[in-house]
Amino acid sequence: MKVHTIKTTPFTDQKPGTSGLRKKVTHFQQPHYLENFVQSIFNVATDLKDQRLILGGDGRYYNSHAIQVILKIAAANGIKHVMVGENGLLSTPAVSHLIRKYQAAGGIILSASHNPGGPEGDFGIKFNIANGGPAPTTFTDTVYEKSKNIKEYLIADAEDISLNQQDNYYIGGMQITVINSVTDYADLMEQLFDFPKIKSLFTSGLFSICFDAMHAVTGPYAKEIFSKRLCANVGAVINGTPLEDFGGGHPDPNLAHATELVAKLNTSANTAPDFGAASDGDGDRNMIIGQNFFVNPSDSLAIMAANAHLLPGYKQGVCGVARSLPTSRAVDKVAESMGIDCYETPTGWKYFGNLLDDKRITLCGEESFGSGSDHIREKDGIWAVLFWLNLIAIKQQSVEKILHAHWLRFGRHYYTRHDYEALDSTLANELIQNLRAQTTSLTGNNYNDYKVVLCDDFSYVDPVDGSIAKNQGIRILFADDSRIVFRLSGTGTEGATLRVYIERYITDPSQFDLTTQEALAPLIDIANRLSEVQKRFKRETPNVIT
Ligand code: VG1
Ligand code: CO
Repeated sequence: MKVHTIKTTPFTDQKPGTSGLRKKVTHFQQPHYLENFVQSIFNVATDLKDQRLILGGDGRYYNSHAIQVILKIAAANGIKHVMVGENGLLSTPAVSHLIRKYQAAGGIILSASHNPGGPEGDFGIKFNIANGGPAPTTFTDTVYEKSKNIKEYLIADAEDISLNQQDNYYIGGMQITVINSVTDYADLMEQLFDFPKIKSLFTSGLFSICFDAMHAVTGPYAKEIFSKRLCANVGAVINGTPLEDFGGGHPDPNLAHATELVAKLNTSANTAPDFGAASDGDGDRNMIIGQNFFVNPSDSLAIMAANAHLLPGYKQGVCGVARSLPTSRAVDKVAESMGIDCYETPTGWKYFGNLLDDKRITLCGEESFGSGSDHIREKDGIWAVLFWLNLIAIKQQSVEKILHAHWLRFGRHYYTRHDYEALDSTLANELIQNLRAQTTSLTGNNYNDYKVVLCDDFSYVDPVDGSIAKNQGIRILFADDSRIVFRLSGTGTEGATLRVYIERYITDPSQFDLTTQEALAPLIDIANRLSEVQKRFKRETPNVIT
């Protein structure tokens, strides 16, 4: 094998955010940009040498090109074996599972998740470590440091590999196995859930599903699992063919972007499916909806925690749970009643890895349509859908009924997130700094009926390895258990995105049927006043409300 050593100059902006390095495709297309970053990963993860690597992506534009480049760099860096998904496709949860199942030393996932794709859209690279989870910040910080000083990268002189054929190939001494992207993952799901029971729900003819793959990676997974293995109704999977531009949409499973699905569920016609779900670009997010009914992701996590013991894969019970800071505290109430620990972590799945590895938690989740368990080390969209289907098959209740029963038992956390996108970064940082400066003085203040009992900039000390993450979001807690959290996104590619998270806890059942924005109106008003978001950015309303 001939290896070229290519001289290069560093880029100064290869700092991974909440979930990998994300930039516009055109940015990644700069000469050496991709190569520099990949070589920097290999320079840090020296334990990959002579080991196995898992490689795949969500099928967005630039996926196939990047895979060919990465294979050649991997061969030149002494990787022994790479397992690649057919056509370059692997969902994020599938990669996590494959790393664990085949004892790989790591995995590279090509995705910008829910961000739009296509030549004008976004691209991204994530690196996962041997436990199957996203690399911790210590690792990504070191990659960033290396990327700022990189002088050369190694690349094999080789032909492209044909990714559409399951087979073994070689670049020099490195073996490449193109595998079926779906089988291993689908087999794992079959171990965790009661497939015969879910199947009988479908074959009864009384229950139907619509799953929106949003032209992203989950299409092939959904067809195999829902249609083939579980014999779901005709039309169970929509937008099931992965496309490089996701059909022009945002592969973001929420009410704002999964509009086709929402329209199908919200019709009064008797053709409406009983259950709707969607996933994102790389298959780690999920949205669950019933007929005219939206399940808030924070509530979904709480319901999972309260019911997991009913499902085959979790019959040992839940040893503990975790949620990210901005996720509503619905799951806290469940943990409290079960007498188990509930951890509050910074935003991003990487913070759950240690807790899962240390067997402190079984389930974890984020408000951003992410939930998962100890079966892998990533959040998992299809897993969440199967969890719900299994639960419905057991309870024989609609999504709405399950939610109402849960609220009656634990109370209801009204919850919303307001996103202000593409803000001027300097001004956005000023807004956060201004809030940070107020943290000590706000405590004790009254805003109409709301009294501030705690206000700080959230820091997290990892209970397993003692690592510290500072400045993870401004949180304001009120005497009635209401909460407001402010933070800036770490996944955007245009300016800054301000996220404002608002929640209110209600135990009076006569108030369970308010609309979310109505129930939260006074707190939204306080959040706007404290942040001065309208005045600072001349924006009347958020871009996206979830
Ligand atoms: C967002 C979400 C966060 C999630 C992250 C990656 O990050 O808020 O909860 O873990 O995306 O999800 P941020 O920094 O933009 O708020 V995904 O589906 O992109 O892998
Ligand atoms: Co994602």
